[in-house]
Amino acid sequence: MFWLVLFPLIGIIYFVYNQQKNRIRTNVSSDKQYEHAIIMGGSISGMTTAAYLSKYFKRITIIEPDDVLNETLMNSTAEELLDYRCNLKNSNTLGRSGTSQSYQIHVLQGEGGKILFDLFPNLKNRLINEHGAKVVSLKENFRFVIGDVLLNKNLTEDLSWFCIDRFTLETIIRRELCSSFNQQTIQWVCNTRVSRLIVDRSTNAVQGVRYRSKTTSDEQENVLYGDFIVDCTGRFSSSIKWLKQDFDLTIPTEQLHVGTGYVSFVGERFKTGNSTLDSIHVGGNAAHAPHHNKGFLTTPIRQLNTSDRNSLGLLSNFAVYCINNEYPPNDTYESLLEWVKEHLPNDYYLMLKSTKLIGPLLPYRRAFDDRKYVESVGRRWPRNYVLVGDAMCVFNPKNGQGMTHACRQARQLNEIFSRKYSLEEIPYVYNRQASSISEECWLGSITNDWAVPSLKLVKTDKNGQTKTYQRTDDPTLNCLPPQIPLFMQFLQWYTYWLIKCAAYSGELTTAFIHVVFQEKTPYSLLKPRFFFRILFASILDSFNLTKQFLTS
Ligand SMILES: Cc1cc2nc3c(=O)[nH]c(=O)nc-3n(C[C@H](O)[C@H](O)[C@H](O)COP(=O)(O)OP(=O)(O)OC[C@H]3O[C@@H](n4cnc5c(N)ncnc54)[C@H](O)[C@@H]3O)c2cc1C
Ligand SMILES: *[C@@H]1O[C@H](CO)[C@@H](O)[C@H](O)[C@H]1NC(C)=O
Ligand SMILES: *[C@@H]1O[C@H](CO)[C@@H](O)[C@H](O)[C@H]1NC(C)=O
Ligand SMILES: *[C@@H]1O[C@H](CO)[C@@H](O)[C@H](O)[C@H]1NC(C)=O
Ligand SMILES: *[C@@H]1O[C@H](CO)[C@@H](O)[C@H](O)[C@H]1NC(C)=O
Ligand SMILES: *[C@@H]1O[C@H](CO)[C@@H](O)[C@H](O)[C@H]1NC(C)=O
Ligand SMILES: *[C@@H]1O[C@H](CO)[C@@H](O)[C@H](O)[C@H]1NC(C)=O
Ligand SMILES: *[C@@H]1O[C@H](CO)[C@@H](O)[C@H](O)[C@H]1NC(C)=O
Ligand SMILES: CC(=O)N[C@H]1CO[C@H](CO)[C@@H](O)[C@@H]1O
Repeated sequence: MFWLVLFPLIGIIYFVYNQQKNRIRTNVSSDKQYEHAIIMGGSISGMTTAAYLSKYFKRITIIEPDDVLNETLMNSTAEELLDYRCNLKNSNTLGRSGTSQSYQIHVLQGEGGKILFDLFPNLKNRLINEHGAKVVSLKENFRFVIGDVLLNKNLTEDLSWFCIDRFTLETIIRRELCSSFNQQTIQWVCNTRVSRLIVDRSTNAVQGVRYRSKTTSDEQENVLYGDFIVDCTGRFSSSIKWLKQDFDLTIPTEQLHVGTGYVSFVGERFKTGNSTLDSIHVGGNAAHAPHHNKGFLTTPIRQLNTSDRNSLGLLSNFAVYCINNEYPPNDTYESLLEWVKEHLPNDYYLMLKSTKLIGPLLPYRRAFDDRKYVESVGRRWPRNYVLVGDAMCVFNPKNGQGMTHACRQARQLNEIFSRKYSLEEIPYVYNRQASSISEECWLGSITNDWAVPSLKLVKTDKNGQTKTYQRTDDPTLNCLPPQIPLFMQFLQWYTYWLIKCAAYSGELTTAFIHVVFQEKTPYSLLKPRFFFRILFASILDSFNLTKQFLTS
């Protein structure tokens, strides 16, 4: 009973606090033009940031280690690109070893799509008309289970999901970016890697970068100077190291390792003989710790033109995945099918059994949550340097948040530039606002990750002290178990009841999907209308009345 009083209280306080925090000051835009911005990394964050910053800088340089302007990527036809994508042997054959996650299943959430399609006006049409991207109606062709709770199908509005593979999306964004800007405005320096920053400690500024060519064998470093430097180098960013070396700045960080493992593959879907199963174009079972540690997800990546009457006309990406180190096999399709049959609902076995595999099974086991608390160092942060996307915060991929998070941060940077802030002020303002974008996704990701039985937590505090905690049955490891914060307990309690109530309510499921799509803040699920409904359900449950109430 104590919890029934305490948790709602935490919820109300947090809701009010965030209502305050999210109120942002707006200032009118200025047309000030700066000279030169350097962007490290030419993937999703790098390209969206470049497109936005082109409004404020005369010149932008993107430095990227991969051969991304190679004609295989830039000039091949839609069919060639798809072949190239599907017939890869491993991630390196894509020519994108810098984004080894590219071939894994990727969903683009609603808000991410909105940002990209606003920023690149031809992108949506090209993806649909030239590359067969599919827009899936969530009312008709969607079924999603979280743990063992099936979300309600009676959505109060018809939402749609834009479906294309990550590799094609990124490649076509790059083509759009290159065709909308001339070489003077946005210049790419490919096959080169930034090795360190050039800084002036006395003014707390980053003046430029040193970079090395990957193609020439000599160790010579080139230098490039700029007025504003952006780190878009993704999950393995060196920023923590550089800031320590060059500014003696320690950024507090938090990492959660939960044993996430993916096996992704592409296949053509054929009829299963059950029209309900065939109508699920986007869907699956989300893994949900601690009891449901295995998951399945499929989304189409192409609409196929086929005369085969048994084909569903869908080329789809599939992921069989796990948390808690309960890895699916990746040696043969047969053993993967066996595993699915044993560990997941039979529907997915039937679906996969009638899928024709195109291309290899591709494993990925290096996912984790990793947050840099950049805002915590305040004005000691360098005055013309920011991190965007994975470089600032990485999430467990099972919620599909990363690309949209990156797009939202880039848009936030644009918004700050469009107000009358001085260049020195921008990183300070950006760090706080970008961090609250990360916070929303972070909570979405870690709430359930905190429930994983084999959770390992690595925290570095502001003094640079690193502590590791792990849940384990092995006493010889001599590990401290992580202590679950009270607020996290509240969120777990709330999410549990939220999902349960969503199973019976189209309205709540619709609100939940808006949050999943990052179109609405998670705090919208704490609004009194939902809050009391969820609270009521949990109270009734303690009197064994839930079932009757929820279904009535
Ligand atoms: C298995 C898996 C599944 C995922 N599923 C989804 C999903 O469904 N939906 C979703 O939105 N997100 C998903 N993500 C997350 C998504 O991939 C990332 O969030 C997204 O790619 C981040 O973009 P980014 O541009 O910040 O970084 P990245 O895409 O990682 O790009 C970093 C770039 O920096 C370059 N680089 C690296 N080092 C240097 C250097 N020293 N100098 C210059 N350049 C450098 C790299 O070559 C690369 O081009 C998934 C991730 C994984 C691992
Ligand atoms: C493009 O990539 C292909 C395959 O990796 C390579 O053989 C070719 O030489 C590259 N082209 C250029 C111009 O570098
Ligand atoms: C690739 O396309 C660009 C522009 O569309 C063109 O300038 C270039 O010559 C093409 N390269 C090759 C090798 O076809
Ligand atoms: C969806 O709505 C219809 C009509 O309002 C109702 O008959 C049906 O039971 C609802 N289904 C669920 C799962 O709530
Ligand atoms: C088809 O699949 C659905 C979803 O699992 C199931 O409820 C239904 O009973 C199946 N129909 C037949 C005829 O097997
Ligand atoms: C599919 O086929 C139809 C008719 O044959 C044609 O009009 C359409 O353009 C084709 N679409 C694609 C993506 O090839
Ligand atoms: C916003 O603009 C007003 C006047 O236009 C100015 O006084 C104020 O300092 C600006 N705020 C910021 C944070 O730049
Ligand atoms: C609720 O049901 C469980 C078993 O289903 C029982 O153990 C418990 O005592 C019941 N609680 C109340 C308050 O009736
Ligand atoms: C059975 C099998 O092929 N296992 C491989 C799956 O992928 C992991 C991680 O990439 C490999 O280490 C395994 O050998």
